[in-house]
Amino acid sequence: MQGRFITVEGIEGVGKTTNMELLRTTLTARGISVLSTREPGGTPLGEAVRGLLLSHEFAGMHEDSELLLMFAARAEHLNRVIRPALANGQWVLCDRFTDATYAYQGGGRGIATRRIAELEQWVQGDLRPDLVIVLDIEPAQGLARAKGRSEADRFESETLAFFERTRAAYLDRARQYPERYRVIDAGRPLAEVQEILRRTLEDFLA
Ligand code: Z5A
Repeated sequence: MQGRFITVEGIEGVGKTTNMELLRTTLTARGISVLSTREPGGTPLGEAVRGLLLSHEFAGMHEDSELLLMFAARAEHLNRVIRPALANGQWVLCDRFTDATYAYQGGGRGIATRRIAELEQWVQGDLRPDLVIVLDIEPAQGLARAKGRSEADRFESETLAFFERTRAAYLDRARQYPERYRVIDAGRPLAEVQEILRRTLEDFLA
């Protein structure tokens, strides 16, 4: 039987990395075989592309180049890792996927949704996540959490206004596709966020 595809999204510092492990262990405890991965990345080529995308060396990268690199890494990830795992019956848990492209390159950079949708169709065909968990937070709070963890990368150096547009684009998509999206207030204390996440996953499993 085909596995299910779950993605975790949200702006900088929202707690994706912290909560991916909770989601993985909750699914594993139910006897589900889970492949946990991330974007950009998830393959040797994808991780190399991630290095290019996050590096300050390419601070002036054109937004179209950024968009195409995201989808180049995604094509490799889908064909080498995600599709084979799903076909094998494994569940795939992915830290960011195409919704991040709609949010960052669409909302943040201002690239037209139509152009992103064309690439999405070309690279993914009909494949879409079965569940998109959007961890939502006020950008100022997210940035404050992320601050001081390590040196800010190319995206982390963006302005508050950039993250506000990015957040708005996530919320917009969640309103557009309510059947697949779950928005969780990630500004709450971690224990509360994790309790809501557990319940969200239980509902999905049911
Ligand atoms: N990107 C893109 O532009 N287009 C695309 O299509 C894709 C990606 C796929 C790299 O992603 C960049 O790629 C990303 C968008 C772009 N850039 N940005 N920004 P990434 O996922 O690696 O980058 P990230 O958002 O910077 O992830 P992160 O820094 O690892 O943040 P996080 O995973 O959401 O947060 P965290 O590390 O789990 O938590 C941050 C801190 O807050 C940490 O100290 C936690 O202990 C703390 N925390 C977490 N939750 C709580 C609660 N509830 N209360 C208090 N403290 C908390």
